[in-house]
Amino acid sequence: MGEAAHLDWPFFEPHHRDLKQRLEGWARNHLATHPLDPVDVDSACRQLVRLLGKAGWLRYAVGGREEGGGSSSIDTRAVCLIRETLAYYSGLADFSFALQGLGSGAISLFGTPEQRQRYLPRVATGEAIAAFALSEPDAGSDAAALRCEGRLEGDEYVLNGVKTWISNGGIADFYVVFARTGEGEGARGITAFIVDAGTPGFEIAERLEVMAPHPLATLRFRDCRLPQGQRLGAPGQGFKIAMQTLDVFRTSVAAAALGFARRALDEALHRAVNRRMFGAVLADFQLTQAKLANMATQVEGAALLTYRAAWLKDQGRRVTKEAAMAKMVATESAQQVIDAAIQMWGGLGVTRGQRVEALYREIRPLRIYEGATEIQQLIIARELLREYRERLAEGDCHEPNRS
Ligand code: COS
Repeated sequence: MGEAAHLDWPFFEPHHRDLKQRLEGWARNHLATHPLDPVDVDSACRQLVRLLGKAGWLRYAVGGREEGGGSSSIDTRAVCLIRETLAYYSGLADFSFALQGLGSGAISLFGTPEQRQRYLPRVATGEAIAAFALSEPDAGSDAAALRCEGRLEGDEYVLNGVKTWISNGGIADFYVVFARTGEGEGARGITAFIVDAGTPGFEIAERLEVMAPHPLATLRFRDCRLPQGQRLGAPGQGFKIAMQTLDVFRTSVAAAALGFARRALDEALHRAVNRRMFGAVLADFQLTQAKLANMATQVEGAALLTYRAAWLKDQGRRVTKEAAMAKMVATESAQQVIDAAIQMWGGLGVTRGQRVEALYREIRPLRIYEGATEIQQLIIARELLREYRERLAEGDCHEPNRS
Protein backbone atom coordinates (compact mmCIF):
# COMPACT_ATOMS: atom_id res chain seq x y z
CA MET A 1 0.00 0.00 0.00
CA GLY A 2 1.35 3.42 -0.92
CA GLU A 3 1.34 6.01 1.83
CA ALA A 4 1.79 4.52 5.31
CA ALA A 5 3.36 7.52 7.08
CA HIS A 6 0.28 7.80 9.28
CA LEU A 7 1.53 4.78 11.22
CA ASP A 8 3.99 7.14 12.92
CA TRP A 9 1.10 9.13 14.41
CA PRO A 10 0.79 8.99 18.21
CA PHE A 11 -2.61 7.27 17.89
CA PHE A 12 -0.89 3.91 17.43
CA GLU A 13 0.97 1.44 19.67
CA PRO A 14 3.92 -0.64 18.42
CA HIS A 15 1.65 -3.70 18.04
CA HIS A 16 -0.56 -1.77 15.59
CA ARG A 17 2.46 -1.03 13.39
CA ASP A 18 3.44 -4.70 13.54
CA LEU A 19 -0.10 -5.78 12.65
CA LYS A 20 -0.21 -3.41 9.68
CA GLN A 21 3.12 -4.69 8.35
CA ARG A 22 2.08 -8.35 8.61
CA LEU A 23 -1.33 -7.70 7.06
CA GLU A 24 0.16 -5.72 4.20
CA GLY A 25 2.38 -8.67 3.21
CA TRP A 26 -0.52 -11.10 3.54
CA ALA A 27 -2.90 -8.92 1.50
CA ARG A 28 -0.37 -8.53 -1.32
CA ASN A 29 0.00 -12.31 -1.52
CA HIS A 30 -3.65 -13.27 -1.17
CA LEU A 31 -5.74 -10.38 -2.47
CA ALA A 32 -3.76 -8.42 -5.07
CA THR A 33 -5.03 -10.64 -7.89
CA HIS A 34 -8.52 -11.20 -6.49
CA PRO A 35 -11.10 -10.53 -9.28
CA LEU A 36 -12.79 -7.11 -9.09
CA ASP A 37 -16.23 -8.60 -9.85
CA PRO A 38 -16.35 -12.34 -9.06
CA VAL A 39 -18.95 -14.29 -11.05
CA ASP A 40 -20.29 -16.13 -7.99
CA VAL A 41 -20.26 -13.52 -5.24
CA ASP A 42 -21.68 -15.88 -2.56
CA SER A 43 -18.95 -18.42 -2.96
CA ALA A 44 -16.29 -15.67 -3.24
CA CYS A 45 -17.48 -14.29 0.12
CA ARG A 46 -17.56 -17.69 1.78
CA GLN A 47 -14.00 -18.33 0.60
CA LEU A 48 -12.83 -14.92 1.78
CA VAL A 49 -14.35 -15.46 5.24
CA ARG A 50 -12.56 -18.82 5.54
CA LEU A 51 -9.30 -17.29 4.27
CA LEU A 52 -9.49 -14.34 6.67
CA GLY A 53 -10.38 -16.70 9.52
CA LYS A 54 -7.55 -19.13 8.78
CA ALA A 55 -5.02 -16.31 8.67
CA GLY A 56 -6.23 -15.08 12.10
CA TRP A 57 -7.48 -11.65 10.99
CA LEU A 58 -11.13 -12.28 11.96
CA ARG A 59 -10.13 -12.57 15.61
CA TYR A 60 -9.79 -8.78 15.59
CA ALA A 61 -13.44 -8.37 14.48
CA VAL A 62 -14.73 -10.28 17.51
CA GLY A 63 -14.48 -8.73 20.94
CA GLY A 64 -14.74 -9.82 24.51
CA ARG A 65 -16.87 -7.92 26.98
CA GLU A 66 -16.37 -6.06 30.20
CA GLU A 67 -18.69 -6.71 33.16
CA GLY A 68 -22.21 -5.29 32.77
CA GLY A 69 -22.23 -5.39 28.97
CA GLY A 70 -22.05 -2.60 26.44
CA SER A 71 -18.32 -2.06 26.72
CA SER A 72 -16.21 -3.77 24.13
CA SER A 73 -12.67 -5.05 24.24
CA ILE A 74 -12.46 -4.71 20.46
CA ASP A 75 -9.24 -2.99 19.41
CA THR A 76 -10.85 -0.30 17.23
CA ARG A 77 -7.54 0.92 15.83
CA ALA A 78 -6.65 -2.63 14.75
CA VAL A 79 -10.09 -3.10 13.16
CA CYS A 80 -9.64 0.20 11.30
CA LEU A 81 -6.14 -0.64 10.07
CA ILE A 82 -7.42 -4.00 8.84
CA ARG A 83 -10.41 -2.51 7.02
CA GLU A 84 -8.28 0.22 5.48
CA THR A 85 -5.78 -2.33 4.17
CA LEU A 86 -8.34 -4.87 2.95
CA ALA A 87 -10.36 -2.15 1.18
CA TYR A 88 -7.20 -1.00 -0.60
CA TYR A 89 -6.83 -4.46 -2.18
CA SER A 90 -10.38 -5.86 -2.35
CA GLY A 91 -13.77 -4.37 -1.50
CA LEU A 92 -15.22 -7.83 -1.03
CA ALA A 93 -12.49 -8.86 1.43
CA ASP A 94 -13.21 -5.73 3.45
CA PHE A 95 -16.95 -6.52 3.33
CA SER A 96 -16.37 -10.10 4.52
CA PHE A 97 -14.23 -8.95 7.44
CA ALA A 98 -16.54 -6.09 8.45
CA LEU A 99 -19.73 -8.14 8.48
CA GLN A 100 -18.22 -10.76 10.77
CA GLY A 101 -17.69 -7.89 13.21
CA LEU A 102 -21.02 -6.08 12.79
CA GLY A 103 -22.99 -9.36 12.71
CA SER A 104 -21.45 -10.65 15.92
CA GLY A 105 -20.87 -7.29 17.63
CA ALA A 106 -24.08 -7.33 19.66
CA ILE A 107 -23.22 -10.83 20.94
CA SER A 108 -19.70 -9.68 21.88
CA LEU A 109 -21.17 -6.72 23.76
CA PHE A 110 -24.37 -8.12 25.30
CA GLY A 111 -24.40 -11.92 24.91
CA THR A 112 -24.55 -14.31 27.86
CA PRO A 113 -21.42 -16.45 28.41
CA GLU A 114 -23.27 -19.36 26.72
CA GLN A 115 -24.21 -17.26 23.68
CA ARG A 116 -20.69 -15.89 23.35
CA GLN A 117 -19.22 -19.37 23.63
CA ARG A 118 -21.69 -20.77 21.11
CA TYR A 119 -21.21 -18.17 18.36
CA LEU A 120 -18.05 -16.09 18.72
CA PRO A 121 -15.29 -18.71 18.37
CA ARG A 122 -16.82 -19.90 15.08
CA VAL A 123 -17.11 -16.33 13.80
CA ALA A 124 -13.46 -15.71 14.68
CA THR A 125 -12.26 -18.75 12.74
CA GLY A 126 -14.55 -18.12 9.76
CA GLU A 127 -16.55 -21.33 10.36
CA ALA A 128 -19.76 -19.33 10.91
CA ILE A 129 -20.92 -16.29 8.94
CA ALA A 130 -22.75 -13.50 10.83
CA ALA A 131 -25.36 -10.88 9.86
CA PHE A 132 -26.99 -7.83 11.49
CA ALA A 133 -30.72 -7.42 10.70
CA LEU A 134 -32.08 -4.01 11.74
CA SER A 135 -33.46 -2.30 8.60
CA GLU A 136 -36.97 -2.81 7.27
CA PRO A 137 -38.76 -1.54 4.15
CA ASP A 138 -40.24 1.36 6.18
CA ALA A 139 -37.51 1.69 8.83
CA GLY A 140 -34.00 2.41 7.53
CA SER A 141 -32.72 5.73 8.85
CA ASP A 142 -35.60 5.84 11.35
CA ALA A 143 -34.57 2.56 12.94
CA ALA A 144 -36.86 2.98 15.99
CA ALA A 145 -39.89 2.78 13.65
CA LEU A 146 -39.26 -0.92 12.93
CA ARG A 147 -42.36 -3.12 12.89
CA CYS A 148 -41.09 -6.71 12.88
CA GLU A 149 -42.91 -8.24 15.86
CA GLY A 150 -41.56 -10.50 18.60
CA ARG A 151 -44.51 -11.77 20.67
CA LEU A 152 -43.87 -13.67 23.90
CA GLU A 153 -45.98 -16.85 24.02
CA GLY A 154 -45.30 -19.02 27.05
CA ASP A 155 -41.55 -19.41 27.12
CA GLU A 156 -41.06 -18.75 23.42
CA TYR A 157 -40.85 -15.61 21.29
CA VAL A 158 -42.76 -15.68 17.99
CA LEU A 159 -41.26 -13.48 15.24
CA ASN A 160 -43.34 -12.09 12.37
CA GLY A 161 -42.23 -9.47 9.85
CA VAL A 162 -39.71 -8.46 7.21
CA LYS A 163 -36.11 -7.21 7.27
CA THR A 164 -34.38 -5.84 4.21
CA TRP A 165 -30.96 -4.70 2.88
CA ILE A 166 -29.42 -7.35 5.09
CA SER A 167 -25.77 -7.90 4.20
CA ASN A 168 -24.71 -11.57 4.19
CA GLY A 169 -28.43 -12.37 3.80
CA GLY A 170 -28.57 -15.79 2.17
CA ILE A 171 -25.09 -16.95 3.23
CA ALA A 172 -25.11 -16.18 6.97
CA ASP A 173 -25.27 -18.97 9.56
CA PHE A 174 -27.02 -16.70 12.06
CA TYR A 175 -28.67 -13.26 12.15
CA VAL A 176 -28.93 -10.75 15.02
CA VAL A 177 -32.52 -9.56 14.54
CA PHE A 178 -34.26 -6.58 16.17
CA ALA A 179 -38.01 -6.90 16.78
CA ARG A 180 -40.78 -4.96 18.50
CA THR A 181 -41.70 -6.63 21.79
CA GLY A 182 -43.80 -3.81 23.24
CA GLU A 183 -42.17 -3.04 26.62
CA GLY A 184 -42.61 0.64 25.74
CA GLU A 185 -43.23 3.10 22.90
CA GLY A 186 -40.83 3.48 19.95
CA ALA A 187 -37.18 2.83 20.76
CA ARG A 188 -38.10 1.53 24.24
CA GLY A 189 -40.10 -1.47 22.96
CA ILE A 190 -37.47 -3.29 20.89
CA THR A 191 -35.58 -6.50 21.75
CA ALA A 192 -32.63 -8.24 20.05
CA PHE A 193 -32.62 -11.95 19.11
CA ILE A 194 -30.22 -14.43 17.56
CA VAL A 195 -31.86 -16.40 14.74
CA ASP A 196 -30.00 -19.38 13.31
CA ALA A 197 -30.32 -19.96 9.56
CA GLY A 198 -32.68 -22.89 9.07
CA THR A 199 -34.96 -22.00 12.01
CA PRO A 200 -38.53 -22.95 10.90
CA GLY A 201 -40.54 -19.85 9.95
CA PHE A 202 -37.44 -17.94 8.79
CA GLU A 203 -36.72 -17.62 5.07
CA ILE A 204 -34.81 -15.56 2.52
CA ALA A 205 -37.66 -13.79 0.71
CA GLU A 206 -35.55 -12.16 -2.01
CA ARG A 207 -31.94 -11.69 -3.03
CA LEU A 208 -31.03 -8.08 -3.92
CA GLU A 209 -28.63 -7.08 -6.71
CA VAL A 210 -26.61 -3.91 -6.08
CA MET A 211 -24.02 -1.88 -8.04
CA ALA A 212 -21.05 -3.31 -6.10
CA PRO A 213 -22.21 -6.94 -5.82
CA HIS A 214 -22.16 -8.58 -2.40
CA PRO A 215 -24.60 -10.95 -0.65
CA LEU A 216 -27.71 -8.92 0.24
CA ALA A 217 -31.26 -10.06 0.93
CA THR A 218 -34.74 -9.45 2.26
CA LEU A 219 -35.61 -11.77 5.17
CA ARG A 220 -39.11 -12.92 6.11
CA PHE A 221 -40.32 -14.27 9.49
CA ARG A 222 -43.63 -16.14 9.66
CA ASP A 223 -44.43 -17.50 13.13
CA CYS A 224 -40.73 -18.11 13.66
CA ARG A 225 -40.45 -19.56 17.17
CA LEU A 226 -37.40 -18.83 19.30
CA PRO A 227 -36.64 -20.15 22.77
CA GLN A 228 -35.95 -17.44 25.36
CA GLY A 229 -32.29 -18.44 25.25
CA GLN A 230 -32.07 -16.79 21.79
CA ARG A 231 -32.99 -13.40 23.23
CA LEU A 232 -29.95 -11.11 23.29
CA GLY A 233 -29.77 -8.71 26.23
CA ALA A 234 -32.75 -7.56 28.28
CA PRO A 235 -36.27 -7.16 26.87
CA GLY A 236 -36.80 -3.60 25.56
CA GLN A 237 -33.04 -2.90 25.32
CA GLY A 238 -32.73 -3.80 21.63
CA PHE A 239 -32.51 -0.25 20.27
CA LYS A 240 -29.64 0.68 22.58
CA ILE A 241 -27.93 -2.61 21.72
CA ALA A 242 -28.20 -1.74 18.01
CA MET A 243 -26.93 1.83 18.54
CA GLN A 244 -23.99 0.74 20.70
CA THR A 245 -23.02 -1.90 18.16
CA LEU A 246 -23.13 0.72 15.40
CA ASP A 247 -21.02 3.08 17.55
CA VAL A 248 -18.23 0.47 17.55
CA PHE A 249 -18.29 -0.24 13.83
CA ARG A 250 -19.09 3.18 12.30
CA THR A 251 -15.50 4.32 12.71
CA SER A 252 -14.42 1.27 10.76
CA VAL A 253 -16.67 2.27 7.83
CA ALA A 254 -14.62 5.47 7.70
CA ALA A 255 -11.46 3.33 7.62
CA ALA A 256 -12.78 1.31 4.68
CA ALA A 257 -13.56 4.53 2.79
CA LEU A 258 -10.00 5.64 3.56
CA GLY A 259 -8.64 2.43 2.03
CA PHE A 260 -10.67 2.98 -1.15
CA ALA A 261 -9.54 6.62 -1.33
CA ARG A 262 -5.86 5.72 -0.84
CA ARG A 263 -6.13 3.21 -3.65
CA ALA A 264 -7.74 5.82 -5.92
CA LEU A 265 -4.97 8.31 -5.10
CA ASP A 266 -2.29 5.72 -5.94
CA GLU A 267 -4.08 4.88 -9.19
CA ALA A 268 -4.21 8.61 -10.00
CA LEU A 269 -0.48 9.08 -9.26
CA HIS A 270 0.35 6.10 -11.47
CA ARG A 271 -1.73 7.58 -14.27
CA ALA A 272 -0.26 11.08 -13.77
CA VAL A 273 3.34 10.00 -14.31
CA ASN A 274 2.62 7.56 -17.15
CA ARG A 275 -0.05 9.17 -19.34
CA ARG A 276 1.50 11.18 -22.16
CA MET A 277 -0.35 14.05 -23.79
CA PHE A 278 0.52 17.36 -25.49
CA GLY A 279 4.20 16.38 -25.45
CA ALA A 280 4.31 15.95 -21.66
CA VAL A 281 2.90 13.68 -18.99
CA LEU A 282 -0.32 14.42 -17.11
CA ALA A 283 1.63 15.20 -13.93
CA ASP A 284 3.34 18.16 -15.65
CA PHE A 285 0.07 20.11 -15.87
CA GLN A 286 -0.90 22.37 -12.99
CA LEU A 287 -4.54 21.32 -13.33
CA THR A 288 -3.45 17.76 -12.53
CA GLN A 289 -1.29 18.95 -9.65
CA ALA A 290 -4.24 20.83 -8.15
CA LYS A 291 -6.35 17.69 -8.34
CA LEU A 292 -3.65 15.57 -6.71
CA ALA A 293 -3.13 18.14 -3.95
CA ASN A 294 -6.84 18.19 -3.12
CA MET A 295 -7.08 14.40 -3.19
CA ALA A 296 -4.08 13.91 -0.88
CA THR A 297 -5.38 16.53 1.57
CA GLN A 298 -8.82 14.91 1.66
CA VAL A 299 -7.23 11.53 2.36
CA GLU A 300 -5.09 12.89 5.20
CA GLY A 301 -8.02 14.79 6.74
CA ALA A 302 -10.19 11.67 6.68
CA ALA A 303 -7.37 9.60 8.20
CA LEU A 304 -6.96 12.06 11.08
CA LEU A 305 -10.67 11.99 11.96
CA THR A 306 -10.84 8.21 11.59
CA TYR A 307 -7.89 7.36 13.81
CA ARG A 308 -8.81 10.04 16.35
CA ALA A 309 -12.22 8.37 16.76
CA ALA A 310 -10.63 4.91 16.90
CA TRP A 311 -8.07 6.04 19.49
CA LEU A 312 -10.75 7.70 21.65
CA LYS A 313 -12.88 4.54 21.51
CA ASP A 314 -9.87 2.49 22.64
CA GLN A 315 -9.46 4.89 25.59
CA GLY A 316 -12.93 3.76 26.70
CA ARG A 317 -14.64 7.00 25.68
CA ARG A 318 -18.11 7.35 24.15
CA VAL A 319 -17.50 8.30 20.52
CA THR A 320 -20.99 8.80 19.13
CA LYS A 321 -20.08 12.25 17.74
CA GLU A 322 -16.49 11.51 16.71
CA ALA A 323 -17.43 8.27 14.90
CA ALA A 324 -20.22 10.10 13.04
CA MET A 325 -17.80 12.86 12.00
CA ALA A 326 -15.25 10.31 10.79
CA LYS A 327 -17.82 8.31 8.82
CA MET A 328 -19.35 11.38 7.20
CA VAL A 329 -16.08 13.02 6.16
CA ALA A 330 -14.25 9.85 5.11
CA THR A 331 -17.06 8.45 2.95
CA GLU A 332 -18.02 11.76 1.33
CA SER A 333 -14.41 12.74 0.58
CA ALA A 334 -13.52 9.24 -0.69
CA GLN A 335 -16.32 9.58 -3.24
CA GLN A 336 -14.74 12.85 -4.46
CA VAL A 337 -11.21 11.42 -4.50
CA ILE A 338 -12.34 8.42 -6.54
CA ASP A 339 -14.30 10.66 -8.92
CA ALA A 340 -11.17 12.78 -9.48
CA ALA A 341 -9.12 9.62 -10.16
CA ILE A 342 -11.66 8.56 -12.78
CA GLN A 343 -11.42 11.97 -14.42
CA MET A 344 -7.66 11.48 -14.76
CA TRP A 345 -8.11 7.99 -16.22
CA GLY A 346 -10.51 9.39 -18.84
CA GLY A 347 -12.37 6.84 -20.98
CA LEU A 348 -10.49 3.98 -19.35
CA GLY A 349 -11.75 5.17 -15.97
CA VAL A 350 -15.34 4.28 -16.78
CA THR A 351 -14.45 0.97 -18.43
CA ARG A 352 -15.57 -2.24 -16.72
CA GLY A 353 -12.59 -4.13 -15.31
CA GLN A 354 -10.59 -1.00 -14.37
CA ARG A 355 -9.81 -0.54 -10.67
CA VAL A 356 -11.07 3.06 -10.49
CA GLU A 357 -14.38 2.04 -12.07
CA ALA A 358 -14.82 -0.67 -9.44
CA LEU A 359 -13.88 1.80 -6.66
CA TYR A 360 -16.56 4.21 -7.91
CA ARG A 361 -19.19 1.50 -7.40
CA GLU A 362 -17.66 0.23 -4.14
CA ILE A 363 -17.66 3.59 -2.34
CA ARG A 364 -21.24 4.66 -3.08
CA PRO A 365 -23.09 2.44 -0.57
CA LEU A 366 -20.78 3.50 2.29
CA ARG A 367 -22.43 6.96 2.22
CA ILE A 368 -25.72 5.20 2.97
CA TYR A 369 -25.22 2.08 5.09
CA GLU A 370 -24.69 2.03 8.87
CA GLY A 371 -26.29 5.47 9.01
CA ALA A 372 -26.53 7.72 5.93
CA THR A 373 -24.55 10.98 5.84
CA GLU A 374 -27.73 12.85 6.80
CA ILE A 375 -28.09 10.66 9.92
CA GLN A 376 -24.46 11.37 10.84
CA GLN A 377 -25.23 15.10 10.55
CA LEU A 378 -28.22 14.64 12.83
CA ILE A 379 -26.11 12.75 15.37
CA ILE A 380 -23.28 15.31 15.31
CA ALA A 381 -25.65 18.26 15.74
CA ARG A 382 -27.54 16.55 18.59
CA GLU A 383 -24.33 15.78 20.47
CA LEU A 384 -23.00 19.29 19.89
CA LEU A 385 -26.19 20.88 21.25
CA ARG A 386 -26.32 18.46 24.19
CA GLU A 387 -22.72 19.31 25.13
CA TYR A 388 -23.43 23.06 24.78
CA ARG A 389 -26.52 22.83 27.03
CA GLU A 390 -24.53 20.87 29.61
CA ARG A 391 -21.84 23.56 29.60
CA LEU A 392 -24.52 26.23 29.98
CA ALA A 393 -26.09 24.39 32.91
CA GLU A 394 -22.69 24.11 34.59
CA GLY A 395 -22.04 27.82 34.01
CA ASP A 396 -18.96 26.81 32.04
CA CYS A 397 -19.88 28.68 28.90
CA HIS A 398 -19.02 32.04 27.44
CA GLU A 399 -22.22 33.53 26.04
CA PRO A 400 -21.00 35.68 23.15
CA ASN A 401 -23.96 38.09 22.99
CA ARG A 402 -23.54 39.06 26.67
CA SER A 403 -19.97 40.36 26.47
N1 COS B 1 -25.62 4.66 22.42
C1 COS B 1 -26.43 4.36 23.47
N2 COS B 1 -27.74 4.70 23.54
C2 COS B 1 -28.25 5.39 22.49
C3 COS B 1 -27.46 5.75 21.38
C4 COS B 1 -26.10 5.37 21.37
N3 COS B 1 -25.29 5.67 20.34
N4 COS B 1 -28.23 6.43 20.49
C5 COS B 1 -29.45 6.50 21.04
N5 COS B 1 -29.45 5.88 22.24
C6 COS B 1 -30.57 5.75 23.18
C7 COS B 1 -31.04 7.13 23.63
O1 COS B 1 -30.28 7.59 24.74
C8 COS B 1 -32.49 6.87 24.00
O2 COS B 1 -32.55 6.29 25.27
P1 COS B 1 -33.66 6.75 26.35
O3 COS B 1 -34.99 6.36 25.74
O4 COS B 1 -33.32 5.97 27.59
O5 COS B 1 -33.51 8.23 26.51
C9 COS B 1 -32.91 5.81 22.98
O6 COS B 1 -31.70 5.17 22.53
C10 COS B 1 -33.62 6.41 21.78
O7 COS B 1 -32.74 7.35 21.19
P2 COS B 1 -33.24 8.55 20.26
O8 COS B 1 -34.41 9.22 20.88
O9 COS B 1 -32.05 9.37 19.93
O10 COS B 1 -33.75 7.73 18.95
P3 COS B 1 -34.26 8.24 17.57
O11 COS B 1 -35.39 7.39 17.17
O12 COS B 1 -34.44 9.72 17.58
O13 COS B 1 -33.06 7.83 16.55
C11 COS B 1 -31.00 7.94 15.30
C12 COS B 1 -31.78 8.23 16.61
C13 COS B 1 -31.51 8.73 14.10
C14 COS B 1 -29.60 8.38 15.65
C15 COS B 1 -31.06 6.42 14.99
O14 COS B 1 -32.35 6.04 14.55
C16 COS B 1 -30.06 5.97 13.97
O15 COS B 1 -28.86 5.84 14.25
N6 COS B 1 -30.53 5.70 12.73
C17 COS B 1 -29.72 5.11 11.70
C18 COS B 1 -29.81 3.65 11.81
C19 COS B 1 -28.85 2.95 10.93
O16 COS B 1 -27.65 3.13 11.06
N7 COS B 1 -29.39 2.14 10.03
C20 COS B 1 -28.61 1.33 9.20
C21 COS B 1 -28.77 -0.09 9.66
S1 COS B 1 -27.32 -0.98 9.72
S2 COS B 1 -26.70 -1.15 7.92
